[in-house]
Amino acid sequence: MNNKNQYLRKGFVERTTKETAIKVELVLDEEGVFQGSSGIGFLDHMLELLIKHSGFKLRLEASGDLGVDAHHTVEDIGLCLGQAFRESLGDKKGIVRYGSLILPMDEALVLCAVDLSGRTGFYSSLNFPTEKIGTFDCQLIQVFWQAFIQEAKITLHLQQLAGENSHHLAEAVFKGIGRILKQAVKVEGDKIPSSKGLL
Ligand SMILES: [Mn+2]
Repeated sequence: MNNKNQYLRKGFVERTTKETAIKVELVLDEEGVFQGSSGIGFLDHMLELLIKHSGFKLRLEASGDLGVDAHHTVEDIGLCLGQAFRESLGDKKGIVRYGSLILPMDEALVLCAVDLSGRTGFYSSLNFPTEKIGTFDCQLIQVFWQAFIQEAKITLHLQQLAGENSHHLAEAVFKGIGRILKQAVKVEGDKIPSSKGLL
């Protein structure tokens, strides 16, 4: 093991049910590389943006009951990624903890804020103007983040400030969350950033 690997923050999750089989390998301090596939074109596009802007590295293997629809696969990838994220944070010593920004994507504008709080909270005003993006059901974007947050145990706010185009809105969400997670996981000291001494 070289020095770099010794300090890598990473999580690995493998989950198999009757509906899906998923393997997630997440490394926090990397260069924004997404490898593998969800089996769903639009979700791959979003994960690519999320990972690019987070600076993480994600290796994903997934197979799911896409013959039913994409719901189980999207939700279970969210769960696994959330679990891997939580695992990769370890004891959270020295992390910034908070991240926020308002991300524009053409006409779409989304406020994103996160607290790596150890508690599950998802507050979203997303309201997609169309039901689908291509064949992808817009509801699944909320499903994905709800699942992620449930396992990551973080507080996430998404406020849609403007947006006419569902594809642009979705991009603003995934890029924005990538950016705020990058801010929040950054190590700036050696203490746990909580007056309670625990996150
Ligand atoms: Mn796009």
